[in-house]
Amino acid sequence: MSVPLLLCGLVGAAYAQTTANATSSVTSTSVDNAPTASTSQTLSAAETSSILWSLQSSAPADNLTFSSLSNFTYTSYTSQAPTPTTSVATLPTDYSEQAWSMLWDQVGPVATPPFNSTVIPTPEPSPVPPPYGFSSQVTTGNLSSYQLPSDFVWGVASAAYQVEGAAMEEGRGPSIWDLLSHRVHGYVADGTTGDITDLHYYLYPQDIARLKAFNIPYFSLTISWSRVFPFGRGYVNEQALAHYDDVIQRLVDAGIKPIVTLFHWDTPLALMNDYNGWTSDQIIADFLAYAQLVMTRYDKYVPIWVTVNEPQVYCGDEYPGFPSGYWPQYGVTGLRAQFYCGHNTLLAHAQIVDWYRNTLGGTGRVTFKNSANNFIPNTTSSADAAAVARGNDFQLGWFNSPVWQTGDYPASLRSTLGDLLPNFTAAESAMVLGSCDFFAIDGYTTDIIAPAASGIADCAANSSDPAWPTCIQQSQVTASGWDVGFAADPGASWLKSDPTGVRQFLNYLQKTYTGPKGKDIVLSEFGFAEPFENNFTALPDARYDQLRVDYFTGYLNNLLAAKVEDGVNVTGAVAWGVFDNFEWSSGLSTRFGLQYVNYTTLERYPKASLFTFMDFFKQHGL
Ligand code: PNW
Repeated sequence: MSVPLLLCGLVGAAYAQTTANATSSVTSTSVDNAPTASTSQTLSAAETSSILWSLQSSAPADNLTFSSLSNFTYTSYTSQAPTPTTSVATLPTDYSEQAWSMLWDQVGPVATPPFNSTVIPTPEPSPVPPPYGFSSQVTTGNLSSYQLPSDFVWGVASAAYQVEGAAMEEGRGPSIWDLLSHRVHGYVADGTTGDITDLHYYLYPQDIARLKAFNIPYFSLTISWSRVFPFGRGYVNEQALAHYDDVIQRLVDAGIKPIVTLFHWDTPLALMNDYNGWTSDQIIADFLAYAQLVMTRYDKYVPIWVTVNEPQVYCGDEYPGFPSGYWPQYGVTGLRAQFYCGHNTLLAHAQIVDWYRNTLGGTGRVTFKNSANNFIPNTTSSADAAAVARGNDFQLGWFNSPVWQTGDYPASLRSTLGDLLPNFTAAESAMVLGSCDFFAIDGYTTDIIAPAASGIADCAANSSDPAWPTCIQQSQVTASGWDVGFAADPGASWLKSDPTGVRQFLNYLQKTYTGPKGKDIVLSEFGFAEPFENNFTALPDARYDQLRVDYFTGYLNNLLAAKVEDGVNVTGAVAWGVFDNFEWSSGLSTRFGLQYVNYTTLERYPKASLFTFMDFFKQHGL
């Protein structure tokens, strides 16, 4: 973290123009216009009287204390030319300034942010005025007066590469996503990168102050592995630790509880070069060491830990299809990469949880986040029902049969995949089984399932069948020709709104995984990309996101129905995302935020859906 800088003139109109005087102004600009092209609306003193806190006047009252582990080499990288403080000869890899520069050379030129130090927060208006003529579509009927328990977890989510920006700042090493977005033509549809994105890395004090003004109790964030370990292992970057120390400090000061994810798809590039990332079992020790450092440091302040985000996506979609020629491939590709990645992920997760519980004596809850959709059969035929069961084995059972049921993969995976699927030793099985304190599901949508054209049995026996190995057909169009729900932005073509699906899905997960163990479920991500939101040229038009309002209304009410009427033990709901951000291969132009981001000025503006989200929890007692 740098010395805080009070912004003036040059950048980020919202941060520059507001003062702590009796009145402050909220600037409304045209979308992506320069900060000067703005009209101001002046708020009264009363509206701005709730000044959250300001670095100018006082540091937080109680400074938190952070524990360090002594078995690491700590170093402070100066500007963009890191110089290790001890001899590299003592470590197996070269962590020199030159090596760091070579990694970034592999990525190519990176955009520098408009400013390069942490921005002091300015007061947030409180309350923030809701949209004109707005109906939150709050719960009606039998459920309307139901009060959620006070410990219900609710909040908004982010992920490091998607929101931080500041890609090359303060000693960060590149991750695979820096390389993919820069070097691989077409990998990101709109050609954007995460170089700057929301610049949350320098704007987090304001972002946290904003969450406090909204009374949002939980913030789900990721720590960037390649900030803490620029090479994925070896030297620890002290500037990264100072940064995250302050993030945690400010969240605690604001009364916001952090949900911290250790890995959200951003494999350190050095580890792709060294051993091909998650396809190698070498990653287990490196990820464990990183987890130990971070969990030791922050456990006192973090009630919920997530080891990895959605292994179904990075192992199932990313690793098998990574382009070749950008780093050494080591011969592990395709489906073998998928299932080795999954296996190493499960072992790393289990070792971390075992260490967390038994060595650190951690007090928080720990799990990993699943990506899966609600699968429903295309027709009432028994073949379609069998296809749903098999599809669920491949999306959910792959990770959760080992963790929640048997300590091993589902029989359908074993019999189909043969030696593509690694084996667990008895000790590994025992460690994996029971390694989640609760079930975290990122449940966004519903898919319609039917068997492969050749039928499940024939397909499963024929590895050249195009549907092998899942041997199902997956669609979002029902047998009668209708979409399963209204569609999101074309940049999220996998996403349709199916509110009743989330109720079915929560019931399924409890019946299949958590119920027999007496554990709970958290809907750890759900959200919607408003169609064509990026096409609006007037900010107020973009902010009135009525389909996202409808999505959140429907999903939250169905989650409530699952809890109250069906008895599903669902204990939390976290919305994606805190604000618009870098949507992976769809880039910056597909927007999932509950706040709008102007990528020219970096200003954030609440959308209508944010009020729906907040009003729901208010109505239900939180
Ligand atoms: C999640 N699907 O990914 C991720 O955790 C976020 O990083 C991402 O921005 C968010 O959802 C929105 O996409 C998913 O195909 C990616 O079903 C794909 C799917 C689901 C979730």
